Amino acid sequence: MQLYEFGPTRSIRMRWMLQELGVDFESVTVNLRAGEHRHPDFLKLNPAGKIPVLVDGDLVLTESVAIMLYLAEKYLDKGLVPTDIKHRAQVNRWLLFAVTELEQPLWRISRHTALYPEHLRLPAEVSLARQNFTDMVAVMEDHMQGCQFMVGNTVTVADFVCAYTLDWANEIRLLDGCPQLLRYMERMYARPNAPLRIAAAIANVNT
Ligand SMILES: N[C@@H](CCC(=O)N[C@@H](CS)C(=O)NCC(=O)O)C(=O)O
Repeated sequence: MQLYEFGPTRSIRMRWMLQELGVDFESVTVNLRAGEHRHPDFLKLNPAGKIPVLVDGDLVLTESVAIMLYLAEKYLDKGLVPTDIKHRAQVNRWLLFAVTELEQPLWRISRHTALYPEHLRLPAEVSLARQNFTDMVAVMEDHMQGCQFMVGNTVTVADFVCAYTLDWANEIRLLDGCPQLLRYMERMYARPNAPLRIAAAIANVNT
């Protein structure tokens, strides 16, 4: 199995999944800063020019959450996705909540503060996205009252996606009003097979 990845990106959550599963994999670095994701060879794997990508035999899979669900189902015995249909529905709910309600505002903030050329950046979009994030993360903060994990009493694929997304938010001080989520995220990253935090991954590629 090969994971196409690059330090401080969404490939962190993929790596987290593989490390928790204890599966052997080969890491292939796609240096985004050097534009390697636009190389024709890479575009054959993912025409969207984005990482992560998983190659497992003849399967080439893009979209990090789809990859994580594939792995959870491939290694069903590891219990990272519930077999109970109602618990699984809740896992899907939090996965989708994380990537739509939380990640999208974070992504808009990243684009309008750093990724877009300066003349295309809209400060009003950043304020709106911060507000959108704050409104939605309050729902997750309430949900986590008294909970160890997003769903049920054991870790699931939803926890890796949610904890990574919360680390991203924390990088831009958007979790200051969410003590439950801060504690949850710290607990998740204290797991022995957790990946690097985003700040450490950035420091790594800068050295
Ligand atoms: N929805 C995709 C998003 C992938 C994505 O946007 N990856 C970023 C890194 S975090 C990327 O490769 N960006 C390169 C680019 O947009 O040019 C997923 O979750 O896999």
